[in-house]
Amino acid sequence: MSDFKRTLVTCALPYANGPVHIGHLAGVYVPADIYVRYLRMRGNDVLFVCGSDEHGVPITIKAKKLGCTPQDVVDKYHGIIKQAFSDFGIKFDIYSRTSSATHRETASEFFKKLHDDGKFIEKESEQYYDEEAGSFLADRYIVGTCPKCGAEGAYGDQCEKCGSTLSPDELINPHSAISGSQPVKRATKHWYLPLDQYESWLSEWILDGHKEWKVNVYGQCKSWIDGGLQPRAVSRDLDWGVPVPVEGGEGKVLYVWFDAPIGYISNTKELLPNDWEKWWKSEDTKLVHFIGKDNIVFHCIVFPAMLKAYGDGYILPENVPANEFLNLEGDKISTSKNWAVWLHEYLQEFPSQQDILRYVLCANAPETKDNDFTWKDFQTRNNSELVAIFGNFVNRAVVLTHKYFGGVVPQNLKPEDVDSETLAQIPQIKKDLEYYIENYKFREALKEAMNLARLGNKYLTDTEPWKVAKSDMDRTASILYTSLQICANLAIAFAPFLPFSTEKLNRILNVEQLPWDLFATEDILKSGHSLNP
Ligand code: B3M
Ligand code: ZN
Repeated sequence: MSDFKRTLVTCALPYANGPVHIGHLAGVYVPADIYVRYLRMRGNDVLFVCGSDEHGVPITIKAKKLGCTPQDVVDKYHGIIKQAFSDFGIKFDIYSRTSSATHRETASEFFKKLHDDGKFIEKESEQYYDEEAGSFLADRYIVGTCPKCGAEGAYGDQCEKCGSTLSPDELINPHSAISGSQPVKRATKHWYLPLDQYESWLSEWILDGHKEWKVNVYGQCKSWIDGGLQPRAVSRDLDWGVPVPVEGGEGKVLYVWFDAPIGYISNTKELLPNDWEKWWKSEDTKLVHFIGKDNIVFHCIVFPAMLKAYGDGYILPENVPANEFLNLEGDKISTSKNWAVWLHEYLQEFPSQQDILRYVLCANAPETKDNDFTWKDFQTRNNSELVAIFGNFVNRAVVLTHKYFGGVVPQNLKPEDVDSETLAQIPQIKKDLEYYIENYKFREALKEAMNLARLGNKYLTDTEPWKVAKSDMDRTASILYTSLQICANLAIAFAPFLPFSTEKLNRILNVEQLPWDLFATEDILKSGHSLNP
């Protein structure tokens, strides 16, 4: 374990313009939740912070589409998202939102201080303006013909048909998505964070100082930094967001990627108004951001540069274990194309089966490359791993104990070598599992937990207590005693991954959640202890 005194874990704030799907869960929220549950079980001081990202153009577009206000949109989806996380056992200490008063104040003050300290540059540029609607147009609000593939309806930032990244100037025949009119260019002033001034500092901090970061994360940072960083606009001409709090800011808001990461700070403040600073301004705090790969530049480069510019003792992330993307049945998950497994819909289909999804998404997590979710794989992993290995082992051990010993943990009356040899393998499993979780390799960690169940299954198959019971009850007692110790270890090993099943197992074993310290120790369930039916 590290020598930090506490760990602050954040998860990317999902945009409140739609529900969350399996891709979100697999890439960000399940791994973060596993990490946090594990640290808590080990007695670490942990804070787990998240919330909805309620600003930005996608939300105003959604509102237009639905014919309601942006506030209506975020109210609706904030509720749905928050519920989905809680249903899946993602146990944040706080799940707030960037439309909160605390966030507005915090983000506003942050901007103002950077402004007053002279950390921004101001620049005027020509941007598309819709004279009919009387407003500037975000890139997403300009549509036209794609210069690359000729598709109609390409956006000013991207063509969804061919996937090219575009700028509004490249569009053929650009027109406004609001009024349909042809936009004109108009001068507008914005504030920019001069990232170029942070280049050598970032290079030293990340490229020299964090070689241990995941290859995909380090690689992206390196290519951004090597490619040369440019000043980035931190304000927008928009009427939805945190108002720019300085002179000349009328009609402008903070760019959503400026205010969103500050949401981590505001949400901590909202939860701990008097005690938040030790989580953000103490070198004893380990800050870890769980995100998807499309958020790497913001969390590794832009937000750290903002924190550095602000000063005042803000810490930087110790790690940013970003994941790649999860596809669905071979195709990219898409909210706009409704190609996704939505969490709230999954629960309608499979009520109380959260752990199957948690298991499958972790076992198949896109940790090093994009991965594919298929229902076939979901079924196979459930049937031949969760049920056939974990469930089957626990079931046999418990049922046989009820059958032969009235549900009471028997005495270890006639031990044999195979018992101690089996139990002797547990410390190594524990060690590996810990190493993998602490290094953000959750798939491997889960494999170790399943290996423990495999060990139990093999033990029962080799010792065959249902046969031995016909002639030797003393030996049967030892076999079931040993099996129940493995069950108790499983109730520890699986706890970070499968909280619902673990709770069920604890109930069956008639124990409170067993602490991590008992993992791989002897005699966890004492002889004479009664199990539940
Ligand atoms: N809402 C983008 C996303 O969901 C964004 C994350 C903000 S984290 C500060 O991919
Ligand atoms: Zn195209």
